[in-house]
Amino acid sequence: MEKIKTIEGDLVARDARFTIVAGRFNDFIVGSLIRGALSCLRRHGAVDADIELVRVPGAYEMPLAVEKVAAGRRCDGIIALGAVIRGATPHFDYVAGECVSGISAAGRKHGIPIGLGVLTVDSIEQAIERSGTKAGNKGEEAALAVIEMINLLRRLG
Ligand code: INI
Repeated sequence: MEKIKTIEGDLVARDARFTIVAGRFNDFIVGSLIRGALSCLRRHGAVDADIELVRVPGAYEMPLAVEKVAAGRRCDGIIALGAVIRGATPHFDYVAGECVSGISAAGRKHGIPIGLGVLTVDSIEQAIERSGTKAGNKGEEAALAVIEMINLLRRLG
């Protein structure tokens, strides 16, 4: 392994522009995801002038906003944050499915890294666990993944 040429992205966020696209639905949870993402970006060297926040009503609207941001090339990486909770959502599978597949498709279509910080969980308790308590913060994880992918894509040329 040591002799194999390995290409990977580092975790330096300086000189990169980020757009966070976040749903307002379940804002109690999504607010914590946003704080986690911002904290991660700043700790890795991003400056506030290079970060913007786009708010949408809910997870269902996220793909369209992500697609527009990606097509407009207004940033180097997108962090998508939302919370779809099964217990409170009769149409959970449709909202969660459309949201995640639409976001992924936009990333591939435009060749832009997107960190997926959309929680799709069974209960509010699970959402709380994943938004800054015992199971970490998915917003932070998504931001870290985007930093790494931006740097990886730059290296891949
Ligand atoms: N949107 C979410 O982001 N999370 C949810 O859990 C949710 N529930 O429970 O329905 C939700 N619904 C709203 C949806 O995303 C759209 O905003 C709405 O249908 C209007 O188009």
